[in-house]
Amino acid sequence: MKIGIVCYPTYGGSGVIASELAIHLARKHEIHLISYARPVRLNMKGHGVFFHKVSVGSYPLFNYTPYTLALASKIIDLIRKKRVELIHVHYAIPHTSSAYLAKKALGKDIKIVTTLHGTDVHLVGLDPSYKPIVEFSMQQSDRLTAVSESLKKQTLEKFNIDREIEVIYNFVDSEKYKRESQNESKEKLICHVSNFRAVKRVLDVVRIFGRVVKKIPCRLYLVGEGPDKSSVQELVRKLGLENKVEFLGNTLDTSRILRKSHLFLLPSEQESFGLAALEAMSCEVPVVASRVGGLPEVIRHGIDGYLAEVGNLEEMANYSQQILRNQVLRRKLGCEARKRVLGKFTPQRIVPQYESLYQRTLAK
Ligand code: GMT
Repeated sequence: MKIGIVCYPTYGGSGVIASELAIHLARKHEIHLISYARPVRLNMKGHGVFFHKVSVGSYPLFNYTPYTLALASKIIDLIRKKRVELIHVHYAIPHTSSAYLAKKALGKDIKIVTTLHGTDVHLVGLDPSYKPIVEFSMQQSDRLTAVSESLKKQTLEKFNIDREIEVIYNFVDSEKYKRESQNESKEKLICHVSNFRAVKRVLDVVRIFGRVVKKIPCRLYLVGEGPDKSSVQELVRKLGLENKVEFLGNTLDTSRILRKSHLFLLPSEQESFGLAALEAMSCEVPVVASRVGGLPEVIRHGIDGYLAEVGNLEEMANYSQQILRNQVLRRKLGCEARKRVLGKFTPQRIVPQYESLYQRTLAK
């Protein structure tokens, strides 16, 4: 098959999944990836994915550069030159609209598959400045997929669409995200990885850590960059935790940090799936997270991690202490987490689901 994949190139989960999917598919199919920059996961050589950069022309009249149009033009170009048969967009805004525009401009029966990832539905997608066109574009997609049952449900509740939504879960490379040895250092490592947006509640991560560090020797690794970083730094200073919290910034390879961690915190306000938690679980790191969105589909409370209500810092801190204090419990949860990943969330299980979806869509 000749497939075009559209995504954001940044550190976010949708870009990671799109790039990993492209790399796996390229072993059997001709894959063209379109974005405004080379995605971080496509930096290594030898993956066989063709990358196409969207260049957005500027003009003094434009207060905002029209990326949606530049992307649509790039898709048209790709279909004409490479005879791509199907466009798979990751994150609906604005990618689905651009793909639809390209299809209409060409007047050809190009198929469009949209994978909904999270805030394109439950946050940005609901913003009145986008909602009508997001809803229309979803309806025009030949297929819609969501990364969890919870996201599927939210989409059907909040948008007036009569499309089937297929749930295809995210996946992790379990060979790369793998623990190498058990690290029983006296000072335990707690980790959090995110894009430091309000929806991630990184301030809660620091507050939970502030409670735990009073009882157990530990250190907090904060991985990522984003708009909330300066308020998180301020809270760290206010709580006098500067010597215990490390800001590691964006890193290409989070597996290096996760492998030596003892606990992963994800107290998000909303989380359609929680790819960062899945990567931790693959490294046998138990997760304490909020009971929200798709997280209960990934983490089984009391089996491979713990879930608490959003903002219940006391409970999250208590679970964290239990995990850090009790090595037997920690190993048991970690082992179950890894088993869960291998049983449900590997590329070997998920990539064929996308291939089958493409085949069914092209046969339509
Ligand atoms: O929706 C976002 O905030 C961005 C998106 C991304 O590109 O990182 O994250 C969402 O998609 C991920 C990959 O499917 C999921 O693992 C995240 O849970 C989801 N984020 C939210 O729902 C907040």
